[in-house]
Amino acid sequence: MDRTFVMVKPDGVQRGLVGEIVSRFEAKGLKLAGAKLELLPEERVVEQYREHLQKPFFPGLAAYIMSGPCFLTVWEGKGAVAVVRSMIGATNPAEAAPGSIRGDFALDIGRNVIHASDSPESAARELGIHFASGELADYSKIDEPVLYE
Ligand code: IDP
Ligand code: MG
Repeated sequence: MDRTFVMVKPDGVQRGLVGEIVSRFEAKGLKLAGAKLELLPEERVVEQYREHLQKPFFPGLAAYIMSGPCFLTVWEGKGAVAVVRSMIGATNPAEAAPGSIRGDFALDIGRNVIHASDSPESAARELGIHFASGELADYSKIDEPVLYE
C-alpha cells in the first residue's frame, strides 16, 4: 500500500483543525500509520523544504512552520499520495477548490494549514526525515475487506 506524509501546520493546530482534518482522511478510508504533535527543529524544516531554500519566501516559511507545534501524520492506502494531494487542494487557498482542506479552511498562501507529500519519492524522503521506523504502526484495519475490490 502507498504511504504519504501529511502535516497539519501550526496555524491548523492553533485553529483547532486537527480533528476535522484527521476525520476527513479517516472517512476517505485511509489508514493512520503514525502521528505525533511536535515543535520541529530548524534542521528538519530545512530538510523538509530544501527545494525552496533559495526562494524569497523561505525565511518566512521556516518561521511560520516553527511558530508552534505541527501535527505530523502518516497515512496509508491505495494511491494515498495523489488522493491526499487532491484532498488538501491547491497551494494558494484562494485558488483551492471548495471541498478541499485549503479551499475550506484557509485564505492566505503563507498560512495554508496543511502539508502533504507531492510524489511517492517525496513521501519516502519526508517520512524518513520525521519518523523512525519504530514510530510507524503496521496493522490491519477491519474495514479493509469492504474498502477495496
Ligand atoms: P505545497 O505545500 O502545495 O506543496 P510548495 O510550492 O511546495 O506548495 O510550497 C511549500 C509551502 O511554502 C507552501 O505550502 C506554503 O506554505 C509556502 N509557500 C509557497 N509559495 C509561497 C509564497 O509565494 N508565499 C508564501 N509562502 C509560500
Ligand atoms: Mg510542495
